[in-house]
Amino acid sequence: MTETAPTTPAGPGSGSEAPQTRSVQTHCPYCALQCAMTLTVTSWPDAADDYAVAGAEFPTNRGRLCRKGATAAELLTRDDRLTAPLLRGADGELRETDWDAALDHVAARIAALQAEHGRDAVGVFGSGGLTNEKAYALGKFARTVVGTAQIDYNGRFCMSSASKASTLAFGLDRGMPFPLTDLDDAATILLLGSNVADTMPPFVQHLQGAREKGGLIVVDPRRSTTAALTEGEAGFHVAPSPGGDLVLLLAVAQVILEEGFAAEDYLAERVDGLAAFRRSAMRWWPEQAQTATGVGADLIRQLARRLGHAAARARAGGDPVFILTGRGVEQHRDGTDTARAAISLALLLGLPGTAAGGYGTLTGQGNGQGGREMGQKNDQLPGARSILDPADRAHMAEIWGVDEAAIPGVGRPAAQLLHTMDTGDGVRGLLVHGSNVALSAPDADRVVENLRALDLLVVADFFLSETAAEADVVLPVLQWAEEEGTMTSLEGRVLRRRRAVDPPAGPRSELEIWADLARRLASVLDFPIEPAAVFAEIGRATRGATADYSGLDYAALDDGQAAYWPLPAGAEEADEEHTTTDEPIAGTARMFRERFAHPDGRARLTDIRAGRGIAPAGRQLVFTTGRLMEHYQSGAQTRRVQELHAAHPEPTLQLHPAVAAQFGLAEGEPATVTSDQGEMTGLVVLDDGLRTDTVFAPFHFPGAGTANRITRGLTDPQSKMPEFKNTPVSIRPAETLETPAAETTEELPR
Ligand SMILES: Nc1nc2c(c(=O)[nH]1)N[C@H]1C(S)=C(S)[C@@H](COP(=O)(O)OP(=O)(O)OC[C@H]3O[C@@H](n4cnc5c(=O)[nH]c(N)nc54)[C@H](O)[C@@H]3O)O[C@H]1N2
Ligand SMILES: Nc1nc2c(c(=O)[nH]1)N[C@H]1C(S)=C(S)[C@@H](COP(=O)(O)OP(=O)(O)OC[C@H]3O[C@@H](n4cnc5c(=O)[nH]c(N)nc54)[C@H](O)[C@@H]3O)O[C@H]1N2
Ligand code: SF4
Ligand SMILES: [Mo]
Repeated sequence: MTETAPTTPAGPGSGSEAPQTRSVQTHCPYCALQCAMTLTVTSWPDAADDYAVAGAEFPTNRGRLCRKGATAAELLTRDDRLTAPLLRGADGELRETDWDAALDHVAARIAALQAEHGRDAVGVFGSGGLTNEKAYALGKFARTVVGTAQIDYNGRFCMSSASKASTLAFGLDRGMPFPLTDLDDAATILLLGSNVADTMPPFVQHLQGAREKGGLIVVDPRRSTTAALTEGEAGFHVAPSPGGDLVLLLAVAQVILEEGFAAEDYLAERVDGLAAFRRSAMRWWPEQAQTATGVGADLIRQLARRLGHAAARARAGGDPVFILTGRGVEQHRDGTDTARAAISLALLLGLPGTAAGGYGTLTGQGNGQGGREMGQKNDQLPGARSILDPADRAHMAEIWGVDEAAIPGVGRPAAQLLHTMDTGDGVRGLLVHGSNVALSAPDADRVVENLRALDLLVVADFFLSETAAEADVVLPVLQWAEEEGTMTSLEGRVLRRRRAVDPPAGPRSELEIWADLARRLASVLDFPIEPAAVFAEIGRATRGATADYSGLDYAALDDGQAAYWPLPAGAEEADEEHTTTDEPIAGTARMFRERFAHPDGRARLTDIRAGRGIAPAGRQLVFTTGRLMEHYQSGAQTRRVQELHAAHPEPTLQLHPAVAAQFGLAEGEPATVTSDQGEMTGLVVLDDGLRTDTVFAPFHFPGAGTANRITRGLTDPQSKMPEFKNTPVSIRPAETLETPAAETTEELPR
């Protein structure tokens, strides 16, 4: 049962005056851990419904929620919820209008821009926060109705480097190719550039086993909340300067190869390219790596030996060893190579696809995994099919009922899409669904200028985000608990997110919006608006593809059956031998047990060159960015939750006391950081757990506190991932914190 029957609590005021309550099992609106929660609705006779969430039993969260999840229901009842479409008038003001007027305007402007400048004059920007059904329908809408090649999504800022690296090494990309609960038994976990204790707090339960065995190793330039979990006997913390990870990993690989820790039999049997990778590793002696990364050669050797011994024991049947990466190592101009180096290390140690452990990347957004295989990427069709592959194109043409030649080719990746809008051949119209690019894209000042210069900006959101505030048309849409959908979590597990509450009058589902726009743009294609029908179409679309959902059954998901892709139709039986949980399992919980996904079944090592050269660490102050526990992404949602806003209301700059002394900065005082790109101002937070060459800022804040005013347009050549985490800067005291702090405080909490 997913919904409990209404009950009438006894007590004072019972009888006809008593409130009714009902509960729905669902999952959190925010991150990829997709913690299970019970949403309880209390209906009062004379007042608005109350909503409350509580953690529910589920393998990833085991009943717990973080502070964001626990307060998620507050957004359902906020006064500043958008309830009518907004249209910008000739005077420049956004005003409420009706749906017909808004959608007529959007359709007419799309048609006019395309008539004048061609199909690619209109772009589409999607999100890893969208359900599978919405991500799929958005890709279909862009490719068939708008007919544009210019679609990409915010996963480009998030998962692209790890995704590219996994595809190159393993032949496909499923962030964690094993259930999260496999970590529980680990002897050793090497966690690179991930701060799960703040970004996925319930995840920490799965690190406990490794901590008890002294085997948690965290690599981060900061003593993050997660790095602090290594204190005592729990493990150790390695702090390279930002961007030093690739060299560090290659040096560790050298020690592993030189000291005979490599899994020779496994490599011979399952992996190609060892000789090429050996060359990469041999370029980096620990002593050289020390200069380049700021990590002592002895610590590098110690790290390699710890991993080598632990992996040898794991291969002999002992507790497993896992290597995990997060955004800290991936959001760099060499992020793909760095993730690839982490995978290479795992392969050298004989871990992936065995009971001895594995490699995984920790997907970030709620549907960051599903979002990257449903066809909203610039080069991809549903099922992680390639938009360049004739067979993949032909399959999708048949499913959609279009001519194969009508499916566009590869469009611009997200940062390029946003940064070329001011050039002659960039898009002139943009539809944004589920991203607040005005704050979250690199070189944000340029992005905002470009948004303002567009002929048409349409933003769908439930709040007036900083991006929506720049739009010509704002479309109010449904929130997580107001609509049905499926999400694919960081484990590759497909979940039901359920409608639990009635939406207010006004907002519409995005599935309806695209179906309606399709009609207005004279498309005759079928755009189902029921999520179950879209899910069925996803099954047909992905049948036989890499990310095959065709055997997944909506009704079985409804019963709470654990379901992992790939699950080809006709192969629905449980993957029993591969599970450690008591749950009935459908699909492939653990991948690569027999073979990797390349046609020959072998994984690939390659030569990886560290472009950083031997530029010494520590000479330059480097700005890196990330997250606070209380805020989510651009903060568009969490800055509107009273408790979260109060916990961290203002932008901050974390730095070492020695840096503060050098530049005349004091705790709690404003300081301004400057890069070639721009400036940001935040309040100084002193932390002796930071390297003295590193300044850290969260990217959750608007105005002068926008961290992405500092970041550059540099992207990784392989993944097109922007470099969010390594910008040279200078720092100085500031007069005031220019963000409208007082205004924010008044405006935000209800
Ligand atoms: N509270 C909260 N939770 C979230 C989110 C959120 O916005 N807020 N977002 C969700 C999403 S979409 C994502 S992608 C995940 C991200 O989750 P994480 O990857 O954990 O997030 P970050 O804070 O971006 O980066 C992690 C760590 O990388 C470190 N770091 C910075 N530069 C470097 C470097 O050069 N090398 C190394 N080794 N480390 C570095 C930072 O100090 C930080 O502690 O979180 C998800 N969960
Ligand atoms: N400097 C720096 N920048 C970064 C990062 C970093 O570490 N450092 N991390 C990057 C990463 S990993 C990510 S994932 C991005 C995230 O950054 P964004 O893509 O900006 O993500 P959010 O802030 O979650 O914005 C989502 C917006 O969509 C709305 N929304 C939520 N659900 C839906 C929906 O179903 N439909 C519609 N239409 N709207 C919805 C929300 O209200 C919100 O306004 O930021 C990236 N930017
Ligand atoms: S860890 Fe992620 S999924 Fe879990 S409650 Fe927090 S934000 Fe939600
Ligand atoms: Mo992300």
